[in-house]
Amino acid sequence: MSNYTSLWESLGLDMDRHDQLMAALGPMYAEMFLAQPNRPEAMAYYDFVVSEIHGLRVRELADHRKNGGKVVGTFCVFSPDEVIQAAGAIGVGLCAGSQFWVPDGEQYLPRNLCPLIKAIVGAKTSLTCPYFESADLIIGETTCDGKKKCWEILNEHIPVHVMNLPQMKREKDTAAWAGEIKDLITKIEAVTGNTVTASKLAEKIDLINKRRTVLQRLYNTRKASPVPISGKDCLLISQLAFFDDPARFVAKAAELCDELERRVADGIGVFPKDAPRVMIAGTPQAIPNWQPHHIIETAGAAVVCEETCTGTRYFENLVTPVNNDLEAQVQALAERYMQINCACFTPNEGRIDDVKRLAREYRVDGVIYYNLQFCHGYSVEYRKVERALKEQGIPVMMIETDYSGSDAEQVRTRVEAFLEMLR
Ligand code: BJ8
Repeated sequence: MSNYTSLWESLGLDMDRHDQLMAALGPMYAEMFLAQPNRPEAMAYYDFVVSEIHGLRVRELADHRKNGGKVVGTFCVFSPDEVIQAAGAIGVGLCAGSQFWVPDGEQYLPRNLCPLIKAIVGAKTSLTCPYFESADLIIGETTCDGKKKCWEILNEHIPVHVMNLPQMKREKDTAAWAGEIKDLITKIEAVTGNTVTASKLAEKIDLINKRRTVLQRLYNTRKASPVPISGKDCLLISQLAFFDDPARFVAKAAELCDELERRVADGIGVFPKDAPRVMIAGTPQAIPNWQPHHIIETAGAAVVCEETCTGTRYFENLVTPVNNDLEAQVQALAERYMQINCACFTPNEGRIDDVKRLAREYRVDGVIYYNLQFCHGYSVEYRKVERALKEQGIPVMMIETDYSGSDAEQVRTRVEAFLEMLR
């Protein structure tokens, strides 16, 4: 990674603090990922991507910008990647999942706020994230209150375009979201100097649909028993999908799926067949927030599904392809995105149905509801999810935590007791 020093300097990174950040990542990755037994061979690609996490891809972004291209940072699965791509820009997910950035964020934000939001602001203001420093524009969206207000602060550091996400799902709300997508097209055309044509948009709708389809294929393999890949590895793949070049991601994930499907046919798994099957439901796990999976899987259970925005909410439902009609394409995009069941919507019964359906499809023995501290939308929704699962006879427990890891032992004890009960 030392080969990238001049690249990082050119981005204006705080080199000492960046070194501290990188020093922590390697040993953590080795302990959590490389030590897992019987990993699929195709995980070697993702190990390589992580070993180059602030290197190769950041250089690709720098080369793209050197050639006049733009980079757009996103934070939510409502940001339409198709539009970013169709304007010739590169989109990167900037959601931050490390405690490293939280104290920096707390210099601008109250402490009693979701750690993901504090880490977003801290990642920018600490000058330690080369992806943030490569971005020409940020897309924010009006989901939870904390994020809404965070864009005003971020906008003092980097241009932010905010999309106004309606919080009900009536026909007029879908129409309003289509209007927001049109405004985004105008904004990105102005930033990139490129026109979003119907043929370009059709091409990128197809590409991003392929990314969703390969993730669906990956998740399908997790329905098997024994499960052919760990939940931790799947979470990592999903997190990396937000960064990687979409076409390359699709090709590499398809190679992995080939191997996993062979494993399923041969009955090869990474956990014993009788290991409890657990689904995580709740708030997203931005990279490198791997701790919940690590605790559950080192306690002997298999995480077989994530009903989160770093899981099924990211890739379920495709955009209906409509060629050569920009208006109809925007409508198709709006309709697909409005199917995402984030807790910012009211009512949000669709999410309860999703949890029940996924629990059935992935044959889970129990659900662990993961809630980032101070995320009120998901925390309030827990009662309904709990009731619905109990009606189906599926045990559920809630973990509410932040990124600090200060409660890791307590969480581990509670998870172990829950798994014991499942057994
Ligand atoms: S679509 S879940 S990615 S908003 S930041 S809501 S954890 S208090 S991330 Fe999200 Fe889009 Fe919805 Fe998904 Fe809670 Fe924290 Fe807010 Fe969060």
